[in-house]
Formats: sequence, C-alpha cells, structure tokens
Amino acid sequence: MQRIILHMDLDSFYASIEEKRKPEIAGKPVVICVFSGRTADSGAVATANYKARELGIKSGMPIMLARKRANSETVFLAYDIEFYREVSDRIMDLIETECDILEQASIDEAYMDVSLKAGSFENAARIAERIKEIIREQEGLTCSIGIGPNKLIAKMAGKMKKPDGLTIVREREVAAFMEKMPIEKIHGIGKKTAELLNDLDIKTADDLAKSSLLILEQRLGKNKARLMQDKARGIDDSPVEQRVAQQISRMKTLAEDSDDIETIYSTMRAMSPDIRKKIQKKQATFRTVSIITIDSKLETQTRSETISQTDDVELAMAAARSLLSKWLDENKGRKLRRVGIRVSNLEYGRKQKSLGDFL
Ligand code: DGT
Ligand code: CA
Repeated sequence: MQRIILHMDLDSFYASIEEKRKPEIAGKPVVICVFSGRTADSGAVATANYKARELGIKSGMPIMLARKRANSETVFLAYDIEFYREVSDRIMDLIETECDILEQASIDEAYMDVSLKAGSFENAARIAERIKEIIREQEGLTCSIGIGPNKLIAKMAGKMKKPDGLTIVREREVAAFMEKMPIEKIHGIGKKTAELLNDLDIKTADDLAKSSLLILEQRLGKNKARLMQDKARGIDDSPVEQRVAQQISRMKTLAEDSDDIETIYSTMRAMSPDIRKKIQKKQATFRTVSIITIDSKLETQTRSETISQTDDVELAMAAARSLLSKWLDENKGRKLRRVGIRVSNLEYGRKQKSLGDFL
C-alpha cells in the first residue's frame, strides 16, 4: 500500500490567534513578544504576522531590534502561552478524526497518516481542503498543508506555499522536487552539517545524493552519512506515531471579573465534565492538578499540586478549589477574568481505583 502523509502547520500561529481575539488589530503588523522583564523592552520576538515580517521582524529577534524596524501601526503584544495551548489542543482534537494516525509535532504542527482513509493523493487533497475549512470555520485560522509519500516530503512540501497553501508531491515527483533543493532547506539537516557539506562543495540535494558515501562517512560518521543521503533522495521510512497527550486542560472566561470563590469555582466546575470525558476516552490517570489564573490585567499565573495517581476528576476539583482559595488569599484586591484547570503527569493503561470504588 502506498503511504500518503499530510503535514499541517498553522500560519503565524500566535500572531493569528491574537488577531482573531482582538479584531481591532487585524490588518496591522503584529509582533508577539516574550518579555524577560529586565527592562521594558528586553526579551525576544516569539513570532510576527506576515505584515510585520515584511518589515523584517522575525522569530528569535531581540524586541529592541523589532521596535527599530516597526512602523507606527505595529502592535506589540505579550505572549499568552496558556491560551495558545488551548487553541492548539482544540485544533488537534478537531483534525484527529480526519486521519488514520495523528502525530502532533509541535504546538502548531502535526503529521497525519491518511494512507487508509484517503487511498489516493486526490482524496488526500480533499481531506486537506476539509481540514483547512474546519480550522477556518471553527477557529478562524489558516494553515499550510503539504502532502507527500513520507513525513520528510510532506513537511518540505508544506513549506513551499505559505500562508494558506496546499502543495502535493507524489512519489513520481519526488526526484524533481528534491533535485535543486539547497541542502540547508532539507528538513533535518542542521546549520552545522550544512556548513560542513558546503565545505565539500555540496550545495544541493542532488550534489549530496551523488556524492561519495565513503567521504561523507569520514566527515559525518557512518549512520549520519547514510541518513543525510536518504534525505537528499527524499527517502524517509519513519512512521507517523500517535503521541499520547501529556496534559488535559480547559479554560473559561468568567461572566464578569470576580474575586468570589463560589463564582469562580462554579466556572471551574463547569469544565469538569469535559475533562472527565477526555480522561475516559484516553483511559488516562493523572498525578498533577493545576489551576491557571488570568486576572483583569491579563496577568497569567499557574499553580500546581501533586496528588496520588488517579482518574478521579472529583479529586482534581478538590485540589483546584484549594489552589484557588490560596490564590485569592494571596492576591487580595485582584479579580480574575479567566480560569483554567489542567491535569498532567498522565499515565495510560494503568487504571487506579477511583474514590467511588471506596464508597
Ligand atoms: P509560519 O508557520 O511561518 O506561518 O509562522 P509561525 O509563527 O507559526 O512559526 P512556526 O510554525 O515556526 O512556530 C510556531 C509558533 O512557535 C509561533 O507562532 C511562535 C513560536 N515560536 C517560533 N519560533 C520561536 C522563537 O524563536 N521563540 C519563541 N519564544 N517562540 C517561537
Ligand atoms: Ca506555523
């Protein structure tokens, strides 16, 4: 059976989420910053939307430099990782049902094996269109998708057209697709290896594919030499592997900002059936319970407590309530806008007795 793999990568992920939740900034250059807090502008850029990229602002750049390149319209925002994780979780849940196996590769990208479900590249393209539509309709975000006979080609195909792209590379097109590819653009060839290969006058995938294995082995070691040459030929047998979730979480905005424990706790409670459902579906147990608090000034804090491994959401709720009570005691005068609950340190397939078993 031919393998058909999709790679999905959300476009300017953090920035697009912020544009979606703050409609007033749509259309402007947006820069998402991780402020280190030392001085007002110290820290780095996490990502920038495409408008800001046109100004030369990009991931990893010092905020100070981004400010220099910005125009008067540019919006700088502090990053809100809890919120981005929540959106990411929802999207992964949405697209999981569209494929045979989903492997989440980072917060905003996933490999999907659709060999069985699609059966042909034409059908895979239809699945890709549907995935784009679902993400657009449900979350208001765009993504770019690559389709190929393996993970390597799918990932590289997805990079060809961004944002909102769809690129298909069939088995018979792999050789032409790879031929002129500069080696630094081959996924999995790092900067150092690329420099080393450049020293050997190897500039393109084709150069690498045709170069002497013996010489490559001398410079890179046996295993790596072979692996690099496989990549240059577009060969990749690695399977799409379902990764089990490390955590389950839910967030909710309060009807109005509040510092009243009963009001806040009832909002937390409203999330418990959802968490219970996910735990049951995954047959997981957890050991750590966290609450995420976002106050009216949008400051986020996370507090955690470790309990014994369980699948009982009532125990999580009890821990969450005591964490919340402590937060309120220590933050008098501050009100909460959003709250979240998270269970983590998950284990699978080793079901522990729940509280109910003892009653
Ligand atoms: P894209 O995929 O080119 O349209 O743009 P992004 O922003 O989605 O970039 P990507 O896919 O490389 O990374 C996904 C998210 O990861 C991105 O929205 C922000 C975060 N990220 C990427 N690079 C950095 C970095 O250097 N520092 C930090 N803190 N976060 C980063
Ligand atoms: Ca991305």
